[in-house]
Amino acid sequence: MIVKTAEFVTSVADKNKIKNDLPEIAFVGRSNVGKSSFINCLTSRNKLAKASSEPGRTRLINYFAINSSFYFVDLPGYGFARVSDAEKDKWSEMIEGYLLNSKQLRNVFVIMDIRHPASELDKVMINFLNHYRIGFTVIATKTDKIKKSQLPRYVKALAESLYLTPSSVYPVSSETGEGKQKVLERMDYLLSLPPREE
Ligand SMILES: Nc1nc2c(ncn2[C@@H]2O[C@H](COP(=O)(O)OP(=O)(O)OP(=O)(O)O)[C@@H](O)[C@H]2O)c(=O)[nH]1
Ligand SMILES: [Mg+2]
Repeated sequence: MIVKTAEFVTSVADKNKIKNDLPEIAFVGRSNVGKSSFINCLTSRNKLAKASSEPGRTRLINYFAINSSFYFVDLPGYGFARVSDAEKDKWSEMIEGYLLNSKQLRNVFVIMDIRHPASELDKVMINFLNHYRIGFTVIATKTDKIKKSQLPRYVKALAESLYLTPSSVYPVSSETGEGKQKVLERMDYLLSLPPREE
């Protein structure tokens, strides 16, 4: 896959408000883990998705059209401590509503930090996706923060925390672009899959 064009389309709070016939790949993960940065990395566009060192940057569902043929969907991060319970409820409703109702969703990229095993909320997310038979891909980001020689050890630890095999985890760095090519190749396969059954 070569990303030729990438453009911001819209932000919505309620998934039902957008009518869409193109396939979607969604990005989920803990707040501040690097979802928006990874979208920028995959599209080679620095400021496409708003990234920030301040957690809770993405507060709506953001759609980006890629090559005018499919969408990246950037979702708000979970587990951001400094918001009220009411706001947390609103976010999880937004994320769950999107994941359950998007008929064009082909795969969910679950972004995690290579340096840490899955958190409780990551496990809740993976269980949720398994339960509803929604296909997902685990992306372990920020590999530039660890020594190269340590990479296999960290990938193994992360995979084991989710009862997955290490080969199913994609290590990447949005900073250096390491691992990006393998993810772009996987996207070709994912986008060839048929839509979800009703
Ligand atoms: N070193 C390094 N820093 C990264 C990487 N990816 C993201 N970051 C940094 O991590 C911080 C958070 O990145 P975002 O992309 O905004 O994270 P997010 O998951 O979209 O955050 P929310 O929208 O708040 O949920 C920023 O300061 C990024 O520069 C990476 O691969 N390597
Ligand atoms: Mg974000």
